[in-house]
Amino acid sequence: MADTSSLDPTALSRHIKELARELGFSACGITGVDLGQHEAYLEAWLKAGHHGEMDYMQKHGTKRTRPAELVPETLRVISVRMDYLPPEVESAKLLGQPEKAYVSRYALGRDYHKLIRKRLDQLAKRIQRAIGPFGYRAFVDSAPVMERALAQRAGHGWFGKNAMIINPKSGSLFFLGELYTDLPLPVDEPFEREHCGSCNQCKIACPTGAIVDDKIIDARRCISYLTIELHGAIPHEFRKPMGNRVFGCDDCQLVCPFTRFTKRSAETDFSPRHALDRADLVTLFNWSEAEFLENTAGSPIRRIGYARWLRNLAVGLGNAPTSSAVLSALNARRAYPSALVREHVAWALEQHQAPEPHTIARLPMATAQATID
Ligand code: B12
Ligand code: SF4
Ligand code: SF4
Repeated sequence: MADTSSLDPTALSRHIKELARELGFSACGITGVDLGQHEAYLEAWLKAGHHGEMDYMQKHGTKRTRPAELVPETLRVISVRMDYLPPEVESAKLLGQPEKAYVSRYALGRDYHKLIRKRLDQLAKRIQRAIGPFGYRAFVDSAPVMERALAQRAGHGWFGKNAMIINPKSGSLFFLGELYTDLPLPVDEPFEREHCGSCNQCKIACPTGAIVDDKIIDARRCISYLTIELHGAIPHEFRKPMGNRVFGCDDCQLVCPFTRFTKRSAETDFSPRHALDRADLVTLFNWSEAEFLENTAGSPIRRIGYARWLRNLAVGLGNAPTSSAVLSALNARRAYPSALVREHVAWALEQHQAPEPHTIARLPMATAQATID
């Protein structure tokens, strides 16, 4: 437990926010450990089965919703956000180019987990320099932590109907991270005002109908889950709507009116590697396993492994316009050792035998308009 007797908590809180900005975080807020209704919201979501195969979402009981059960003596949570959209990268335009692969914009460069964890550790070390030892633990994404609920309570933004934390001045294309701490810091005002109003653009645009109610995502329908979390076959009903989205999905953010206020990231680590922001599906599908491993080292894409990478790309190729390059790439993998890949390749080849010309589930969907290129 830190000796905080000589501290001015307000000055310390201000200092922590300055340090966070110096370390490249776009904003920092502080909240307590009471997550109010969010425990009930999570329980209802799990009860409805919306987590699909993500067993880790229910494994930790109330540790996820009660920070002091995960890290004893936690009194406050320092919540940070970091913008990730690289400068000059196009987004929505790619969805209208069915021969290209759409990789979610958060995954074009280096894996954010390590980068943000390291920055949070640096933040803690700098706080220690100012006040001496104190208790803390850094988290980003992979721990049983309710990151969005904490972010809303720490003042970063509101829960959009697409379930994203949205800031009215910078949209939602940012990552979240936290320091759990035993410091009795003053807490910030939660972000109470919801700005969605009568807008429903995200719900209209979602290609697979995954936003089943305001702020509620059925992960089993979400392309992000289907392409990253799901281990087995992608259910047939979602293959066409996936279009060329081969790793994650951004549609419900690209159409959000607040996305036009996105702040481009200054982190060079998030810059696209191997032209992943505009690569052809065929080029990526033709990567050998050795190339996949080399090209995705240090990238969030690595964790899905080569077979699921091919699975996703096969779906994209099934939705691409018929061409000799597409057909020969698919034919070359017809007898691929993995049954998962073979089945998706067979499906893709079938699509090219259909009499109808190919159409891609593209953005703008229905009446929704992308608010960022
Ligand atoms: C599991 C998970 C997923 C799953 C499930 C998504 C989901 N909505 O839960 C899948 C794989 C589908 C996914 C996809 C994505 N994810 Co994700 N994901 C997570 C993870 C690990 C847990 C989220 C969680 O707790 N889900 C449980 C449900 C119950 O929570 P929730 O959806 O946030 O719902 C809340 C609201 O409904 C809210 N609520 C508020 N008011 C009200 C009112 C009522 C009446 C109700 C019922 C609910 C409600 O209460 C719920 C609980 O807090 C977090 C990291 C973390 N540890 O927190 C990242 C995280 C949420 N993901 C993130 C990102 C970037 C994405 C993607 C954009 C990635 C991509 N481009 O493909 C998509 C976006 C999909 C979407 N629209 O949500 C970011 C979000 C940053 C932000 N600005 O909000 C996080 C925080 C990771 C990070 N550290 O940056 N993700
Ligand atoms: S990420 Fe894509 S599939 Fe998932 S809810 Fe948003 S628009 Fe729908
Ligand atoms: S698209 Fe509209 S409804 Fe959806 S999150 Fe953005 S403002 Fe809210």
